[in-house]
Amino acid sequence: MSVPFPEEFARRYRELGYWTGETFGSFLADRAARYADSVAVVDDRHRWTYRELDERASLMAQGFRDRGIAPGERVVVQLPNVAEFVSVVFGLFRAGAVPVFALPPHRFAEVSYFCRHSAAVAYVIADKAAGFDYRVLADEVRAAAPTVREVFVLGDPGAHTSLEDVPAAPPGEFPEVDPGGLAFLQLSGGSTGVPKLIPRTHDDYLYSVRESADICGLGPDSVYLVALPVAHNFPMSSAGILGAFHAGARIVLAPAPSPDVVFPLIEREGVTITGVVPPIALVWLDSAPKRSEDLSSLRLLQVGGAKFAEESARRVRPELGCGLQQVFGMAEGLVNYTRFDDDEDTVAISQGRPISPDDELLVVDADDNPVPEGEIGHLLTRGPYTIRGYYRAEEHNAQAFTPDGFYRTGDLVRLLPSGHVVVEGRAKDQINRGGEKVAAEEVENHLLAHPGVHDAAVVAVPDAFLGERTCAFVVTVGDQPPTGPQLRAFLRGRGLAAYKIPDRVEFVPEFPHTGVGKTSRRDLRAAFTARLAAERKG
Ligand code: OOB
Repeated sequence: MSVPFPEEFARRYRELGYWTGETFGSFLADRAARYADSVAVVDDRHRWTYRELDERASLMAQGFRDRGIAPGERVVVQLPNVAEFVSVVFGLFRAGAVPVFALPPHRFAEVSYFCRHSAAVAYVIADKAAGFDYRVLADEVRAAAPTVREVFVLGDPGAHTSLEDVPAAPPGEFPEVDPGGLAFLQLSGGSTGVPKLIPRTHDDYLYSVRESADICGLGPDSVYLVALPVAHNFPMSSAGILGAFHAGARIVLAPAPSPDVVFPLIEREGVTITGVVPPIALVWLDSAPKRSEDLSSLRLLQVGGAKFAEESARRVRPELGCGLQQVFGMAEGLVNYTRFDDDEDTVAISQGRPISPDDELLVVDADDNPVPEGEIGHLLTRGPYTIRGYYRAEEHNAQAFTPDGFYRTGDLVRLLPSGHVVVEGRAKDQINRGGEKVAAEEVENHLLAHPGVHDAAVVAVPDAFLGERTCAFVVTVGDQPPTGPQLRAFLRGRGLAAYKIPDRVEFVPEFPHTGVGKTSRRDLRAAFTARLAAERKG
């Protein structure tokens, strides 16, 4: 189901002290013993100490067990940035169950797939968030994914189970959990037809968490603001909420990343560190001078998920008054950080260097041969916290990994002599929409399901704010071809997350082809740019 690390690697990672045998359940209990009365979690409605969080996790764990969730069973968790995310997830860990992390924008297409592919037995949601009623989605998901026995709802449960009814007095002992086993499933941005699930173990993930907390300088006095969706790998572990817990620090969950919400929180809670994607960093940079809040507690702004332009990077210290850390990571594993002792230019132009001395990075050409030092090539990676295969995806794994276990990141990079990575582009068919990843083929398949669509190609087009937006090129068929708005409505109707709905739809009589007869995305992008230039002139 999950591809294990080969024994010789696992042994080495243990011998080097990377994999310590700690599990998420014991991790929290240990921190709670050490930092019992320190505040661990803050949101709009809660302020929990480590002791309270630990107790809640145990109550949730026993409640989930009483409701028949057995060790190893999968539970899809889709919650906004609220304290209950943490108690639910640690409750599941402690019960030996396996959370599957969905993001709030995911809809029927994604969630029903996660539930079916992981054979999830339960689904955890909030009643409503950002104007969307997740209970209606849950009804549709249950009808499509029969393994889902129960839906747990934060807030008004409707016909489902209230999360409030879950807690139950714990027996004092929880199931033994294998630290080398599956801890949770994280989501991949993907580049193929269906999203991929990423199996992470306690051992590998906690190693990256401990090192990240150290690299990001977290200590008991740190206050980490969660500005991105908490279930994403970046705010989860780079160094994120888990790094904060490792250090005995406090996390503050922001319901949205806008300055209106976040700046008052930074002032009120004395936030010292946060992580955002480039478009959010730009909004903060632009609005900071116009606002009255005191942001002086903020020491470090981490930016990652998509390329942060050098010009923007150089604005951070003068305009926000804090340091910058670039973060180039992936839910599959490898995370790179610029370091506190890097000079200003390195922090401005590079996306950092790997966490571990045992992260192996190869930069290769199209035939997997190493390119000359310093030149651009495809990044392959292997190491103590990078997966060896996606969950239940044997066929895809054969392409996504080399025979000796390197993950093909799909990123085009060059390495500086210092070992820092500069991201120069991407070879995978993915659109990076301000950090939100859209797999071209997934959207194309949904478009192709429309009877008026003969062919479809989804490509990235440059955008000053998001970095990239999506454009769908469509060849129609029949007497009554669909319009752009009709196609967008069609995709929404199929339950595709809003960020995957193409920003623009362009109709073309046919596609340009490459030498081997494949649709040429490069020519499509060029056609789009030419069309845009013509529109501006006209
Ligand atoms: C993070 O994780 P994912 O899984 O959403 O996306 C990974 C992909 C990378 O392969 C790369 O294409 C892109 O996102 N990316 C960047 C980048 N950080 C991620 N591209 C250019 N510059 C960067 N700084 O996005 C993620 C996971 C953990 C920490 C931070 C980001």
